[in-house]
Amino acid sequence: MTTYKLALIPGDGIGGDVTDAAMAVVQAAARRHDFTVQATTFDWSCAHYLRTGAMMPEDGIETLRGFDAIYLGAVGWPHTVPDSVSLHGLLLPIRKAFNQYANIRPHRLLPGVESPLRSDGFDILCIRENTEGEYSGAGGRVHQGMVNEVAVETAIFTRAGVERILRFAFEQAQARRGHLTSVTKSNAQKYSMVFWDEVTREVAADYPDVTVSHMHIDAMAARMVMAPESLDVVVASNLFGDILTDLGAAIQGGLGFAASANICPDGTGPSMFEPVHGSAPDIAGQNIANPIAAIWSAAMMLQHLGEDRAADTIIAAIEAATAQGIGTVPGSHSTDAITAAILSALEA
Ligand code: GGG
Repeated sequence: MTTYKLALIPGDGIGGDVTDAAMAVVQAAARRHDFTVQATTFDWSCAHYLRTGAMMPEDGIETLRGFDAIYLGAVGWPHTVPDSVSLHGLLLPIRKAFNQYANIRPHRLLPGVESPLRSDGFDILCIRENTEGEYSGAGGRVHQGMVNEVAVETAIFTRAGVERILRFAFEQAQARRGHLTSVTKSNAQKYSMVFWDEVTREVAADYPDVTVSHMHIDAMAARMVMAPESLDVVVASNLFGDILTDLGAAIQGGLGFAASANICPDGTGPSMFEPVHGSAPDIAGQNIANPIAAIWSAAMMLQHLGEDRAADTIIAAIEAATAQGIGTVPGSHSTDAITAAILSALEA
């Protein structure tokens, strides 16, 4: 029987609530489909930072290297640790260290979930560049606290980085409906985004079966609200992708439904799976967080590990629960009740 070694990082706030739910579902799926998941839990979080001065130990990345996958709940406890510290101390170093350059975020309506758009349906796959661009961490501040203070943040786009995310996105489009929309702001950002457009045109020559559209981020935001059904695969830089996928979450009913996978496509390190949402300190530990995004992310993890049947079973179980109205409206069901409904559909 295959055993997968999983590094589990619940993180902060509702991270613990939703990872408990997701792991219960993963273990049930493993039992049903004859494999085992051996999870090792790491308490890396803002609490860890307050105790030790770091979000994870110095050898944290090396420790993770030995796992088949990483599953993360949420990061951030802004009352005590600035968000920029927690993000740059845990989530971003993991994405960069393991070359998880492709962040996959699906946006579609689950049965029974109402979109604020009152849309009949859409099925968008957002591909976010995940290791460079506006999140490169290059920059600095001088004259702090003075009237002539300056802050500079440099977005870095490399040919290798842009080309590889575009190729990944083209391949996703080939496997779906054959349409890719590349999102930039190349009218205003005349170096990096013009470069991105040029590389898109070069790479497109290798994928003649994919139709490519170019859109500016502002027009894309409007398109996602006005005509989401017109979109198939969408590819964007790190920051633009982050913003668009919160919009994607909103049109699919809320952040409680938005799943994500941080994929290392060349397989040189483990990939990481996490719900799009953050730690939501205001509802942490109250058994009211929606675990669907986390459970869907766990299904993406099993699919990545090659356990397609288990992943499909989990998605079907989520859909069976939401079709009965369970977990579709904020506050109507507890975390435990939603998890129990998904488990019972899974085990039926
Ligand atoms: N579920 C992971 C999490 O806590 N995300 C919060 C966040 O702010 N993420 C920023 C990002 O994905 O770049």
